[in-house]
Amino acid sequence: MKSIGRCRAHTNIALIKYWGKRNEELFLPMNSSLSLTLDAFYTDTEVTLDSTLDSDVFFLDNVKQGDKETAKITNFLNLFRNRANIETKACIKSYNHVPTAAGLASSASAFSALAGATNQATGLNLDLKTLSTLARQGSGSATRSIYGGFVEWFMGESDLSESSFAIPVDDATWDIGMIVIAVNTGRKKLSSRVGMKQTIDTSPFYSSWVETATKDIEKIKKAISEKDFITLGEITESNGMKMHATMLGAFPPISYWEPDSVKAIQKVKEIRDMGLPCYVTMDAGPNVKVLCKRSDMIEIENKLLEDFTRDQIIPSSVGEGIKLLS
Ligand code: 2P0
Repeated sequence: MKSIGRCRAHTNIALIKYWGKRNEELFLPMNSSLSLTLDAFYTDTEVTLDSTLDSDVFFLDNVKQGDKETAKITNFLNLFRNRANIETKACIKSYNHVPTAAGLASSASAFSALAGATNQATGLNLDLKTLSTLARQGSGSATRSIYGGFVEWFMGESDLSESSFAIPVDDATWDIGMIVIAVNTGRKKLSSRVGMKQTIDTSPFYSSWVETATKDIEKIKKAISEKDFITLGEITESNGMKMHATMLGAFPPISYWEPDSVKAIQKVKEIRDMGLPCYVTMDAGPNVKVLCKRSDMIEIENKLLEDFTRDQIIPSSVGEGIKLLS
């Protein structure tokens, strides 16, 4: 007996960041976060439950994955199998659609697409809120990729898994875009998971980070509701910098930056000083993301091309939430 599910999920970039778990097993975050889903980067995943299989098999971009990678997927599928009261093993085929230069292969789109495909294959018919709660337990940021546009991930209460999920805040169809400046696309040396824990355990700035991120969420939601792009950008840039400052305070210090990250940040500031509103944010890697108005994107790209190559500049409009594929 075979049963198939297919789903697409886009990646998301946090404007108010998630950087630390209060419960590592359940992926419960220290603070709420808020993101923008991007159209240009996505994962397509097919899950086939197959009663003839003895164990799960996982292919990423047509390459069969080893025991360690497959075990992560198995643990995640078990969340669904337990609910459906089945033990059937699965063949999982995932395809990352990320421009090769972007270096943005993302666990957010991966676990969100896997949640959607497994929901269909198991016939569980879970609602999006429940899928967001489950996607979180594959990778924290995946909880937000269930939805398109601006998305808030609630930190939830104490150790209650069901209380921490994402909701759509705004479809972001009001002149919003993002440009990725790909600085270095190699694999990062320190995973987010390890970096987060090291920051919580050793950075003296951590409690202030959580306090100010919580205030930033309220401010950015107000800016979104008022379609106030300048305030949106200012809070985004400030919050990202605060996250990186908090990491620098860790022992040993954590920095994902490279010389070209600084060059990109300075270039964006120069473009902004010329009168084009645009703001940077960075994640657990050296690449720089530029939040801008969609209508200004070509002009900003042209300015960035003065200092970076064409394949380093990847524009994206706003992405949608998960969708089933035929
Ligand atoms: C974010 N990042 O909010 C933050 C900002 C990176 C910097 O979520 O351990 O892959 O799987 O929950 O989601 C990257 O971390 O970490 C991330 P896990 P995840 O987007």
